[in-house]
Amino acid sequence: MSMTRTLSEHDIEHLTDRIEAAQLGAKAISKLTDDYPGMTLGDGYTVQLALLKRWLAKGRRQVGWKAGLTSKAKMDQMGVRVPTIGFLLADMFRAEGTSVTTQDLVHPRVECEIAFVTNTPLSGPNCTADAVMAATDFVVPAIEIIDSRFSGFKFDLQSVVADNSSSARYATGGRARLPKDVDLSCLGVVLEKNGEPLAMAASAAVMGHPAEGVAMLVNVLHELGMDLPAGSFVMSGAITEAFAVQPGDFICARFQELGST
Ligand code: OOG
Ligand code: MG
Repeated sequence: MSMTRTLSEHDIEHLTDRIEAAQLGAKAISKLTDDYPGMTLGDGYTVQLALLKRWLAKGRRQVGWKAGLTSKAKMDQMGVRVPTIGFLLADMFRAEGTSVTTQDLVHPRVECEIAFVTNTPLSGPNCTADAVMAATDFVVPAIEIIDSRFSGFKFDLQSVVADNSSSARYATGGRARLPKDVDLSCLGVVLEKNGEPLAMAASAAVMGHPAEGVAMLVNVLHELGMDLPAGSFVMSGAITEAFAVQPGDFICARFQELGST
């Protein structure tokens, strides 16, 4: 789908208002393409970046980015076959072992990911997994709590991109490892709810290697006119499908070599 922008400034502002209100009010809305069927992927990213600009102007701080829909499990679950990116703010972080309020979310789901912290800038086009590995300071296990602002957690590519790829909360934990000390392509992970396994998979489920998810992200940033600065926190995309959670649920992701969170 095209990165060309087709919507007017006025329409972008209007859609950004809708997403912002849905996020702040934890109220589900209909997907944006219901009213704007001609909307493109480029329009979706224009809304996402307009939202980021608003939040930053309000004093919220960006720590990095996330890749989304980078595994077959996620693509199959959501019915969207194009990987996306979204921004991560410092106030979306939740400490490991703490409880996460869900009152301010619409219909949260959890998923497990490998997060990268970079120490060198990365830029596209043609960023590769090797370049990502060389620019990685350390990796840590992460749980992302996603929350689509669209009714029924149903959306299309343009809508989910505008909604910041369903970003809501994230937690890290376990043990930070140097990328050269672990085989990132085949780390096993078990995602558990209340002590029972929900799903298990290996990190290769993310585009063959999670660093490929980060490379994809850098290449999308390039298309949007941006680079990935050194010191970025980047989540490489869910390894398994996402699971709905209820208040009181205890969620744990156990990673081979990286510990649990
Ligand atoms: C979109 C967000 C996808 C991931 O890791 O695949 C994502 C969604 O599934 O709502 O964060
Ligand atoms: Mg995710």
